[in-house]
Amino acid sequence: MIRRLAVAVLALTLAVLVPAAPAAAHNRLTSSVPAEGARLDAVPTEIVLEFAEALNPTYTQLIVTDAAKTRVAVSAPEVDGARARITVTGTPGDNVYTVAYRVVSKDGHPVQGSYAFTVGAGAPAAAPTTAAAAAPPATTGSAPTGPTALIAIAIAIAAVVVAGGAVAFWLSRRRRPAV
Ligand SMILES: [Cu+2]
Repeated sequence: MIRRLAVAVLALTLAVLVPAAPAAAHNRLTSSVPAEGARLDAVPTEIVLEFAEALNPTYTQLIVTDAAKTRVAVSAPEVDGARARITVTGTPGDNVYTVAYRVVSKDGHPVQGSYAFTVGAGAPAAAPTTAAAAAPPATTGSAPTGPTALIAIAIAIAAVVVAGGAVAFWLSRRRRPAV
């Protein structure tokens, strides 16, 4: 009985903790100009990203940052089918630039990622005293699992507590002499 209950609790915990696999293929970046890892002599005037699925202009976000995580001035994305284009409006110089995107798939699930390209000699040497403190935490490229994972863990803990209570109740009933 206890063993069966333990197996049931374990199964429930796993079911809650293991995130559901995506039902279908999600949107993804298929190509870009400049390409990932490209080395350019000058900052491009426009950046074009091509995706596997048509984009929803309302939910298409592109940002460009330099190695110090400073945003580069760009236009709002211009969406044409599966293609998104932004114009670089600022006049940044040599650096390593990261293009971060956030789009939605046809099923409504968000997809985000990023890639980098280098202009000229790359990132200028950072000032040693403030660079470490000023750098914000990197957030690009990771799946949005933070709050969801916490909620799942809380539910799993609650399930274990409830199951534990049931076992304790069952044991206390069992020890009591039969009436
Ligand atoms: Cu999905």
